[in-house]
Amino acid sequence: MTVVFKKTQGLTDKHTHYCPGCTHGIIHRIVAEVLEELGVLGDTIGVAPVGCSVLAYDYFNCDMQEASHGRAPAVATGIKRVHPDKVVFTYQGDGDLASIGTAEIVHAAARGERFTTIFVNNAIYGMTGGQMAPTTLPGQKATTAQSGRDVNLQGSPIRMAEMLGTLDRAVFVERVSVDTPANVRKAKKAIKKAFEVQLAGLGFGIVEVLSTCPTNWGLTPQNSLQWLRDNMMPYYPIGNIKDVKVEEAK
Ligand SMILES: Cc1ncc(C[n+]2csc(CCOP(=O)(O)OP(=O)(O)O)c2C)c(N)n1
Ligand code: SF4
Repeated sequence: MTVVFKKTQGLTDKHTHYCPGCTHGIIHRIVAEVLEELGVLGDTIGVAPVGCSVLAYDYFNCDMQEASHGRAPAVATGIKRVHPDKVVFTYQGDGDLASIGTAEIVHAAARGERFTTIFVNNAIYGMTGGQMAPTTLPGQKATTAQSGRDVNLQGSPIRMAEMLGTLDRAVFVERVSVDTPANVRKAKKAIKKAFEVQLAGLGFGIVEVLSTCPTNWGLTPQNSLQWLRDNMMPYYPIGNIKDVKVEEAK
């Protein structure tokens, strides 16, 4: 029988702990496939966050380093500066990147650190039980916003990709989604481009991925995908925010 599809070498054989319908797993797979396709698995160092993807170091089949909550960009900065020949990426949730770790990601992007960030935006704190994140939508219920986020009280959700895109040395910025097979393909393309930008030494690159949290949203896996389309996509439009030609000078 002809093998038409097989699991990427970029992932270990460990079963993930993610809830049914959680799209963290899809995002892991496409990052791993990209690393395998670029032939850089043996030269890659990933930095895992704190959040539901805290165990990412068990799942990616490359060298991994755990960082404390929000500090992955600082850790990645150190790794990349000491090992400029390595491919370095951070994998971070929205609580990790847009709340406790805001300073780290903003300044890493401003400095144009030559690593890649995969930013998983599920509009909630998943691991700790559904508290409001900086990305929680207006009116969206969270355990710390029982009547829904009130922007007059709790401020407006932050569009991190747009905000980081204003920084000169953040050279590749794109927001993608993994809600349909077509969007998974587009997400993979953006992630591949972000790593190619790093390989060309052009500067900081980030891909924000809209992701589901059926458990804390209180929805079935299928309804979560619809909720993402109906609620997240209008506030967080998918598409490229900043691009760079890979042939450009370093
Ligand atoms: C210094 C510190 N503060 C708070 C926490 C508790 N904490 C762990 S995960 C998390 C939020 C994770 O949410 P997110 O980054 O959105 O990832 P998700 O679980 O949704 O994938 C928090 C607040 C911690 N581990 N360390
Ligand atoms: S709590 Fe949410 S983000 Fe965490 S694994 Fe479950 S569905 Fe995914």
